[in-house]
Amino acid sequence: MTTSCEGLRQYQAKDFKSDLKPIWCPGCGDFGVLQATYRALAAIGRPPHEIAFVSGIGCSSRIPGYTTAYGFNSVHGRALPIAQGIKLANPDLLVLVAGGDGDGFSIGGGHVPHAIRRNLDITYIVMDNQIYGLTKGQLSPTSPRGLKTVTSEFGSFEDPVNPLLYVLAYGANFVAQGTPADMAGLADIVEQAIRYPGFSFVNVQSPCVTYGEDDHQVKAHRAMMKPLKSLGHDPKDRLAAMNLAQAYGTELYTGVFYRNDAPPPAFDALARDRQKTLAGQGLPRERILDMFVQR
Ligand SMILES: Cc1ncc(C[n+]2csc(CCOP(=O)(O)OP(=O)(O)O)c2C)c(N)n1
Ligand code: SF4
Ligand SMILES: [Mg+2]
Repeated sequence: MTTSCEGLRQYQAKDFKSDLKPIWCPGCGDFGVLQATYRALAAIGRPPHEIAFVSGIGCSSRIPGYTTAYGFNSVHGRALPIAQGIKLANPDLLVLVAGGDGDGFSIGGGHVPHAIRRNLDITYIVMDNQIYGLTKGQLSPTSPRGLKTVTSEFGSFEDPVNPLLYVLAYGANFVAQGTPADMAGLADIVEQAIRYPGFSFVNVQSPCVTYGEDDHQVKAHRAMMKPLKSLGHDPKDRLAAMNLAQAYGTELYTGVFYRNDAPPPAFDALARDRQKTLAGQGLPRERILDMFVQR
């Protein structure tokens, strides 16, 4: 950490790095997501003690422990409700949520639409490796049709879910995708997502080097990736974003798919306003619920 002048501190990526050594397989894409997160947090400049980093369970969900933020490696599929509770209890915290494709779109899939429509100011990073990594290579909800795994010996019959299209259809106001093959681009996307005033979603194509397919590795990403900017995509255009998102699984588009520049007020801001109103009315604590019910 460096001090530029009294009371103002500038943070560097290393200020967000904890003493815990990652136990991911060498070459795992999650290392890249971690690096990008360090860089984004340094650019944001909030001190580590003002950041809460919540995850579910999975290889990817180990990420909070490798940062100096307050971390909670919680329950499989339950990172979003826990993060929302933290943000409501202390709206001044910067709240990050991360986890795997299984965590977010299988067991935790039911929480995603509600986190989006509730629109708390939190950032959700999914480390999408199209496989269950931690439990040794079973099919995940984003595994491509035909994939052979320990749970689909002759090839999967199921189509993958499309995380980008799902969250756009659920009404997410900030949706982006990145890959560790483009570290600068990924750090920039994570930073933009954190700065976005409301729920933001980042899908990271984060290769599993142990159980993942060859065409899902960093080398393949380098050859495949197409920055949305270079295609002339306008991130304000939600329908164009949905159109591009349909190519999930066949094209690797990177950058911001959709950004609503006139987002509705975030839930935490509305809750703060409601609290102020109630406090101004001098309502006894035991009658506060009356304000929420129709008479
Ligand atoms: C309630 C519950 N169900 C199942 C598990 C077993 N489990 C742990 S991680 C995991 C899937 C991990 O896959 P993903 O979320 O994609 O993360 P990755 O390891 O690939 O990063 C499963 C099924 C669990 N820990 N808890
Ligand atoms: S099993 Fe896959 S996802 Fe898990 S640490 Fe190893 S490479 Fe990464
Ligand atoms: Mg996974």
